[in-house]
Amino acid sequence: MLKNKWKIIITLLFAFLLMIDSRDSIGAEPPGESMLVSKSDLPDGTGLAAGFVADDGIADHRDVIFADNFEKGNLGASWDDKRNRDNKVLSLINISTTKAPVGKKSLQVKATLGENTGGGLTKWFKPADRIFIRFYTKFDSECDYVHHFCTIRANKSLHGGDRWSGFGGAGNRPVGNERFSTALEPWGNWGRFPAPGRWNFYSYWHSMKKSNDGRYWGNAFRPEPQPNIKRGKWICAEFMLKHNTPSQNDGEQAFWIDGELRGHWRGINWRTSPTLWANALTLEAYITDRWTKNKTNTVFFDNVVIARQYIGPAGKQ
Ligand SMILES: [Ca+2]
Repeated sequence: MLKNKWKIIITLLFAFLLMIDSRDSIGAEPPGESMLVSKSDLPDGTGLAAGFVADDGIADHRDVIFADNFEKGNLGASWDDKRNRDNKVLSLINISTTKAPVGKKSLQVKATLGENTGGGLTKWFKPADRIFIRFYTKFDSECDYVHHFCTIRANKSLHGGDRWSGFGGAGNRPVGNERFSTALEPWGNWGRFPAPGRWNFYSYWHSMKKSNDGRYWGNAFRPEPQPNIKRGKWICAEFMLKHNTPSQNDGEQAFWIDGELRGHWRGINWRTSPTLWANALTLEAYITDRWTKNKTNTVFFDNVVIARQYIGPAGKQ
């Protein structure tokens, strides 16, 4: 009788521990600690953008594949896809009084719960073995947690249905010749970090780790410790993805905040096929009631650059 009682207590305790572990794992699989490089050879500080005030003229640099500082043209004119429900989410606005670092016009993403889940822009681009993505962002001082942020996706090609092979698939393990993705986004750690959280990679690839609930949620890569993201100020965010040689664990990723290298990870087997390339960038604030009860949440973007070398912060003068 006493033996059975202990059995029940131990079983309940075990179930409780498993529940806590499982709750923590969804959306934030164990950080890629074992892949973190202790001494990185990547650059930091200023990069190719230093010579261009507010990115003016940066598109002409030989290593720049795509650039948009939102100063010219209509909303999303140089992008391929727009998520802008009822035309109420995205707008080009004037929020800066000085030219640097973001010029006169910026992209505003205003999400309204009950009406939309925010929105953003997608660009398909000519891939490269090592790709750098840099953008400026500002979280409104009232902005709460966001669900997902800026993502680079690998699609089978730039044409037809194949250009979408890297989209969707949340909670599922990718097939190695169809997709992989990595997103640089704020992570709120289940409300433990003040909104919007701390910077984090959220990555999907064919050999990713399984989550405790049996699904495959994006694996997390983040350096610890890290400061909380400050709202109400422009932040220069940049990330790098290096493709692996198929069948080898030699892929990489890294990110920088305001020119400071925060983390660099090696040993990632992103893909099984040499024709699968990271070739689409989605710049967005995807906001749902899973993470916020605020009716409206606003994020700003500017100075987007896709390049073959380190970009760094925009030039100031
Ligand atoms: Ca601008």
